[in-house]
Amino acid sequence: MRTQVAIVGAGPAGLLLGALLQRSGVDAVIVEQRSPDYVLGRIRAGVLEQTTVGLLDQAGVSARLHAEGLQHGGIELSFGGARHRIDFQGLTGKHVTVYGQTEVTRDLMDARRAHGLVTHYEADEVRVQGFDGTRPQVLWRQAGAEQRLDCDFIAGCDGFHGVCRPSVPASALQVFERVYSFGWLGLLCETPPVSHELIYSNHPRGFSLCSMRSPTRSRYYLQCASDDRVERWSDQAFWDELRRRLDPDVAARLVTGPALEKSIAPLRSFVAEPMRFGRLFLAGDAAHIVPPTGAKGLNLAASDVGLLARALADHYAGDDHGIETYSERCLRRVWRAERFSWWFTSLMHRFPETGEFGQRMQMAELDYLVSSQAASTALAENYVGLPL
Ligand code: FAS
Ligand code: PHB
Repeated sequence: MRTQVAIVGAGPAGLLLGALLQRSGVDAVIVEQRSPDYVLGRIRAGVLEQTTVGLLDQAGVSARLHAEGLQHGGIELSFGGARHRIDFQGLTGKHVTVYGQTEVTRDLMDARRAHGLVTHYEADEVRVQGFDGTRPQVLWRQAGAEQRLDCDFIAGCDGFHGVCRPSVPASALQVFERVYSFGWLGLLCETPPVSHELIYSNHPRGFSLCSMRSPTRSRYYLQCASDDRVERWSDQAFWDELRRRLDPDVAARLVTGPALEKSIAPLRSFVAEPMRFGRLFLAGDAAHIVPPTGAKGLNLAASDVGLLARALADHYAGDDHGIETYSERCLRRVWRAERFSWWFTSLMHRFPETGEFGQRMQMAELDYLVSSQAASTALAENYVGLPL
């Protein structure tokens, strides 16, 4: 088999790249290790920046997003028993859209299928080779038979645990990482959200986040120990702990119900530099991870593939400036998102190791943040997304 661009991974990065390339007339084949249902079953991000919505518009997959997505003009920060709204619209003129990653993935999958584009799901033992030369290849086993895909370029969109980044010689990579001592226990349920906007709560018992997927479907998170296990958390235990971390009037409004999904996500900050190795390009979680506090993970993946799709289309039009500068341009945006996500995580979570003084520093910074237009604007412009 042969194609122009071989994409490893059919998560949001791989699928969006395939859709953007198709709009530019560039042929791309996706190789994915899991089934479509497995990919759709992973409950992840929920907030889209306007730049991400713009890329989904460009890919021609945003009709349902515009029909069902919820525009949010702000968030609330809860601390010291009170809530304070950060007015994104008023401070930046921008909003975010609440629309689950699962739905973005579903829209991209449906569009790819409708255009008859090739995706090899349930590919086993995927390997990549030859990307340091002029004949890159992706190899895998499908139903026991060896498969080979010859291509001009490989896009590593295979996430943090994928095969592409590890296929690069360690000497060619520089890795930066911080692993946090806690994770997020997330619960999805078919109940009306406790508030019409997201509530991020810094509480002595730990961080919590009240989010949503629709007017009838809610998503909640609790900070938990990094070695915690989801089996230890009954639905009732989750609801009881969430109530403890919310201020009284929000806790009183909370509508509980059975968990449709419950899982624990570890938190880490991670960047691998550079993001290009010859004819292999890394994009999305394959190259970087942010703690989900700033709702940047999915949006960074989208901006990476927006730049990569343009660069590859320009290459086939005879201009290699985009592929030559891809890594440098992505990493500038990645590091800004890494900083914001680290800062917001440091501000909102409990760090017992920092002691009473550390907690007072958090309270002082939160008090300053909600009383200073300059500080609130800094949070708002990072949360809604910096310009591409
Ligand atoms: P993905 O990991 O989504 O997709 C990679 C794909 O590659 C997967 O389908 C995988 O099966 C496939 N793959 C892996 N290895 C392969 C191989 N060897 N061969 C072929 N295919 C392979 N971000 C937010 O903004 N907010 C959140 O609340 C949030 N919560 C998250 C919770 C969890 C548990 C995780 C892991 C991430 C979360 N994120 C969140 C970040 C998440 O949304 C990512 O940023 C987003 O999925 C990135 O998309 P991709 O880069 O496509 O990677
Ligand atoms: C979510 O709804 O899943 C979500 C929202 C905002 C975040 C993280 C997760 O910062």
